Amino acid sequence: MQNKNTPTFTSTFEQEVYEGLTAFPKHLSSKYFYDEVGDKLFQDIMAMPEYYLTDLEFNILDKNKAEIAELFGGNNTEFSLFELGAGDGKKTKILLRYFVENQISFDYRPIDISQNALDKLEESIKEEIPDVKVNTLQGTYFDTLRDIDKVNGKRKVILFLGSNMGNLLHPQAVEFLKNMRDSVNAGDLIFMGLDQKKNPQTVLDAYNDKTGITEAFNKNILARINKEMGANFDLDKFLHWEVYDPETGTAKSYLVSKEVQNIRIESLELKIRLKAWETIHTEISQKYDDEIVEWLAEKAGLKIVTQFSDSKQQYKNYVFKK
Ligand code: AVI
Repeated sequence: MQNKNTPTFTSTFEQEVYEGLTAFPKHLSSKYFYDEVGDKLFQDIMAMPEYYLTDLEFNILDKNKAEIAELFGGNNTEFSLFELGAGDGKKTKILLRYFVENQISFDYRPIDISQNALDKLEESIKEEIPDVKVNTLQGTYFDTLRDIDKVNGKRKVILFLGSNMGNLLHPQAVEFLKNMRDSVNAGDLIFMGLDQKKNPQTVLDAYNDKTGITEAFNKNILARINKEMGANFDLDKFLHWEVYDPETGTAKSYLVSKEVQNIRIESLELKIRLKAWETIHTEISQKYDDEIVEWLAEKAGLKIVTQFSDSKQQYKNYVFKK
């Protein structure tokens, strides 16, 4: 419900912070973890031994690169490899290198909202694998994907690695997959990494490292609100708290207020009061199994072509088609 004193917002970040902190229970979206500091913290998370996802996916791609290359088109079908949110491209470069070494005809089209991230990625590919044809596309995933049809007539392969879909609730994930489906034609492929249900302790350790990197990452959303909206959150007065429900496969991150706190957010002209032990829910990281993925794919009108996994089935890369 709109309060009659609701301020005018200058960004969706402001609007969502206002709505999330005046709701009960309070929540903030994990998409706002990422500014320059948050990006760096996420790089550090991916390098932590507890955060098993990155190494597992790296090894799956490395072990199966020949089969993946064949599936994408091999030496017969020229394709465009699109990637949503490539980051530093460390995992993708395994495939790019293999494709180049095996004279496979393709071009690489990473999509990202940040031109800066794209420039860095392009530069590093030009340096490390100069034979890759790179065309960066700056924009939001689906606006850009919708335009893909206009780009060329080649087969499209869309990469979405890192279990990034896990940060969406199931209904949003279905919408996301429907958008994917609408962006591809018969014969195109979607290649997606999705973390799997596993020993609950392994999941908890990945999202609650002893060094406190994940804690700093979670709290970065408050640091951003302080910096960008003139708020006075004291980060030390919050606990980073992680729970995992092995039945649903949902890991959830919270910020828990250790005491009563009165917060002022200047640019929102908002005062909020946090009770002792009141929570702000910040992130979900969904863990999947084949049944959940089949259900999501069916709801979105996609079919599973095949999957690649590690020997303990802890992480999987699924291939979908329309
Ligand atoms: C980006 N995303 C898939 C990560 C995840 O595993 O949910 C973000 C993250 N949050 C805490 N650690 C890493």
